[in-house]
Amino acid sequence: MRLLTNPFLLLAAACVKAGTVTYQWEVSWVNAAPDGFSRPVIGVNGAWPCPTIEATVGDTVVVQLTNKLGNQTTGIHFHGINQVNTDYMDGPSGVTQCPVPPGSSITYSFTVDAPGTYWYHSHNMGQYPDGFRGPMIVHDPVDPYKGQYDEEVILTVSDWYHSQSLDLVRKMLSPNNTQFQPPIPNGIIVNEGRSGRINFVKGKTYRVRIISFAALGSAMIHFDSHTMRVIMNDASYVQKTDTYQLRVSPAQRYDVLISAIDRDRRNYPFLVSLDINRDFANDATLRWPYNFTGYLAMDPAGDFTQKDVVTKWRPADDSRFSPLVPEPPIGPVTKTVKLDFTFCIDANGIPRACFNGQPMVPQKVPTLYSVATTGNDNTNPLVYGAVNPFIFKMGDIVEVALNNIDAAIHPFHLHGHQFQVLDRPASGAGRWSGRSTSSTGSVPRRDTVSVNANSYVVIRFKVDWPGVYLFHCHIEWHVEMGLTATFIEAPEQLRGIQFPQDHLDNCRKMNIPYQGNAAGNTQNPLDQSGMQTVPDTTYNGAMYTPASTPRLRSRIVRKSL
Ligand SMILES: *[C@@H]1O[C@H](CO)[C@@H](O)[C@H](O)[C@H]1NC(C)=O
Ligand SMILES: *[C@@H]1O[C@H](CO)[C@@H](O)[C@H](O)[C@H]1NC(C)=O
Ligand SMILES: *[C@@H]1O[C@H](CO)[C@@H](O)[C@H](O)[C@H]1NC(C)=O
Ligand SMILES: [Cu+2]
Repeated sequence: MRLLTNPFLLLAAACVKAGTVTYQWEVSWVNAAPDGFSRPVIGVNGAWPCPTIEATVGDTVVVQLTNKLGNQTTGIHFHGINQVNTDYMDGPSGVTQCPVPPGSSITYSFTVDAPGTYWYHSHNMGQYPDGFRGPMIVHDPVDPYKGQYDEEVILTVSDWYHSQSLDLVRKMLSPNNTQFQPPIPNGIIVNEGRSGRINFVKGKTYRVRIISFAALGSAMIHFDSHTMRVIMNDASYVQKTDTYQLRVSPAQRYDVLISAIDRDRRNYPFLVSLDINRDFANDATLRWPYNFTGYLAMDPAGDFTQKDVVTKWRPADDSRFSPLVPEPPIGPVTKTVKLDFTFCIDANGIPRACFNGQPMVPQKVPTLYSVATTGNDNTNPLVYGAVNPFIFKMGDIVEVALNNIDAAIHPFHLHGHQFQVLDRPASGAGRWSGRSTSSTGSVPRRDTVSVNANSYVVIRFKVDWPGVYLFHCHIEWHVEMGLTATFIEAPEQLRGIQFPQDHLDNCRKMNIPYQGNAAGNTQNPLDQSGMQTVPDTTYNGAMYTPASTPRLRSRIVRKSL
């Protein structure tokens, strides 16, 4: 509506000519030593780090992926992208697609409708800590901060592991891990092991796009003598906010403006420190601090030995940035979801992470395919099995209240939405009282928020388009422990939708049914027999075992797809 009544905006929109950016990627194992230790990592077109996807709002992004890993399946999720009416391009294996087996291909194609700093990563069985991740930048032709910076740079931060995910997760999921210990990283890397020197020129301002690729630890960031002016968090513009320190949790992004100071010409160190403290909000001591020193390099021939020293960490609060355009809470709430997160032990004695006592248990049929093929039953959670399903209607205003009953901080992420953060108290605040907010002030908006130890968060979002969107902790190890809920939005509108042939071909090659309920039952979708209720005792991660039993194939009914 605003577009039609504001001629300037209309003109601006009309000038934007949408294009298509296409990437052809062969995904394979390569060796890399980002911290000096050589190990196999998952790269693209024979190289690692993986490339950056770059597009402009309105563009169609096409990624043609071929799996050349030989021994693992794969897939890509585009973190933070809304996927309006293209949910089947969202990428999580077992949810919106089947995993892509070795030797096979998949094409992702979708429109990028919102500007910002994003990233892509494998959403297939704990695979992104093995290296399959990269930045994704969507440029804004009508950037409200245009003219306030001269250049853009990307700064990625991540914890790093010397062992492969499969081994790490197998250890974590053994019955003797009674303390629910996740894998502990071996170090921290910045820009995937590149030098960490950012060339700065006096008098210029840089837009630094900070992205965390981490699987567990958060990154504390501080620049010597330079202020960060935050203009965006997780692809939502915010009112310019000055800060000296940021804590970037796994999957979060911050776009900050840094102006090269004019005082003298030297190389200014910056410190990125890995935070694995269970509850930094109560105790600002970093445990097992891995430090990385980078430089704002203004004197390339000069001294690069200075260190940036931080004696006390007091990072900006990630749930306090005001949106650039003030937004009161949306309402009235039509659907409330209450999630209690605890660690738990499954029926086989294996440590898991649970919502309301249940870990997410992967099913035979990817959830979106069940939504599309179970007709009028697709609004019934019985169809989907133990994936922690919640069903919403088009137009619903959903409020999610999550109680973190653990003594550590966890970053929670929702696919396909920028949610509002209504309440995110300090650690030790206990459980949500059940009272909805009465606040009418502007509330923050982002796609990943840290939830403090023994505390809670309340978020809201609107169901504006149909799809299956995951809500999960972005500590990748906790995803593998089951800390995921499945939001099934406007399933009525997904009945009978068609999926790209190459996506379904991957299911056939994997012998994975793509019709019927979670167990592949097309006759009676409400019959839960054959559904998986407890996770497998053997964890095989993304390991590929060639399908040998043609038995499943005969159960696939092809008529409506
Ligand atoms: C648990 O057992 C596995 C092998 O079964 C072993 O590798 C690991 O070190 C043990 N962990 C602990 C915490 O005892
Ligand atoms: C990391 O940097 C912090 C802050 O400057 C310092 O206190 C700490 O000793 C450093 N840790 C290591 C392992 O170098
Ligand atoms: C897959 O191949 C890589 C690269 O050769 C190897 O390092 C890894 O151990 C293999 N993984 C499995 C599960 O076989
Ligand atoms: Cu977690």
